[in-house]
Amino acid sequence: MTFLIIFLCIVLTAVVLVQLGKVTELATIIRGEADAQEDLNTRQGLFGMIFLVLFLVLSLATTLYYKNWMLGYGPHASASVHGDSIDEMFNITLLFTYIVFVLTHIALFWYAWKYRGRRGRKSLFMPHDTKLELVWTAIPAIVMCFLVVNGLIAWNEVMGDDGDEDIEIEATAHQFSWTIRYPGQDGKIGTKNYKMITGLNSLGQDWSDDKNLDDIVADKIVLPVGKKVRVRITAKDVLHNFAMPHFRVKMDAVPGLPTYFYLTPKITTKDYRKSLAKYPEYQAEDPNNPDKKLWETFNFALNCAELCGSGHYAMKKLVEIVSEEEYEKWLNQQKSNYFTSGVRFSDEDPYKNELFDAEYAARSAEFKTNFESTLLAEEKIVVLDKVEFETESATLTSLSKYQIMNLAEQLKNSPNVIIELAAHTDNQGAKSTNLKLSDERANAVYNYLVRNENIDSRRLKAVGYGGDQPVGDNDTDAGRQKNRRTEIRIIAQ
Ligand SMILES: [Cu+2]
Repeated sequence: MTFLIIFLCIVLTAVVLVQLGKVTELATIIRGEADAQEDLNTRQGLFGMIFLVLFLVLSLATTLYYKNWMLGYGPHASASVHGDSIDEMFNITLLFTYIVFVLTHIALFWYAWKYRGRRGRKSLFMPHDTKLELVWTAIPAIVMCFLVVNGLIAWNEVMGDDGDEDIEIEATAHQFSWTIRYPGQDGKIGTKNYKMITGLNSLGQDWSDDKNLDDIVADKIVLPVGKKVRVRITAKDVLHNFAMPHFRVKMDAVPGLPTYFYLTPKITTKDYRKSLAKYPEYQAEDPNNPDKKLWETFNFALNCAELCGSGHYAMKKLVEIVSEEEYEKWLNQQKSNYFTSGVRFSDEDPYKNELFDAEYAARSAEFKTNFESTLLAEEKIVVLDKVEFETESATLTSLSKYQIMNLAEQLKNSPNVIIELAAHTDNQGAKSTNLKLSDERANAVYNYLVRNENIDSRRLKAVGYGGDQPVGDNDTDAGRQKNRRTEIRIIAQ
């Protein structure tokens, strides 16, 4: 029905226009061609003027009506300090271009009206005017200079790499995700080497660089409000783009060429949400969380702004701006990538044969609790689960000494304790071989305690039991593993 009405309107309008044309034709014949042409010129000039007024009023009205859709207005206020200067730059450019836009349109239509064709009026022939040329070249040049210099000042403000940042983080892009690295307690990001990238070490962190050992890989970006942050941006495969629109941050992530960006967040996520609450578009229900309004579930985000492949859309990371206390609390809860990625004690770990002080202290405390509770228990056995030997030999592995040191500490703490060091094997191989091996292993621990830890040999007894005292099922791997053990039995205390 609607279609029919529209169709009829179009047809009728066409008929009216045709009839009008015929009337004009007839009038021309009656009044003479020259008069009719002059009338037409006046009418068209007038239409032009009416169009000009409507056009300018409407363009101003739409600009005001859609103001909140523009950067820096309404719900699109910048969340970073430099974002304000970028928005201001846009506004200044918009103001200048708007002035030019209005003036040129007025001139265009005014001239069409004022100098419309009239009988007896001749146009002026003006092949060249140096003064005019100068004016319309110089004015845009001066305005452009002003805009460009303003832009350069803003750019230098954002990109001035003078190392005065409070925090440096690193974002590595790869198809199709971001890896965000924090520097850890030392405040310094460790070096990377692409040749060191493995399944366990996806960033290629060089573990021999101590700065790497406390580096954190976080699953989101958390930043404190009011602190200057330098983001080191790298890529592993193709070109990506580090874009955080609310902070007016956008920088290419280029494989092989680290880039960077500075930003100082100026509002927390919580406060930004509150500022959104007054806009109708954020008062709607969140389709993913019907109990909440859109402004309540709003979050800042890091996106990839480069079409980098089929999974490009998935390159999104949550960005949270919090108070400084909340940031410190969050940071302290994060664990170093070195310890969580599975690198620690693996073959890639240059420190696999030693314990760090903190690790030793933790083990020492654990062993102390275990030892002291055994002194009070009925069964006086402590399994030395961290004491291991090279396969088929009585040579202690380098890490084993730490638990023997733990044991020595406790023996020194409880001078009346006398212990038996008992070594056991599984039931694989000849009985006599196992017996001999377990004997040698018990003695290896004994010797370490006496020679390296100065424990009185009268407090120690080393016994090898071979496979005679199994604690697990010798038919399974796990069981056999359990049976191969070194333990202490407290004989006197
Ligand atoms: Cu990407």
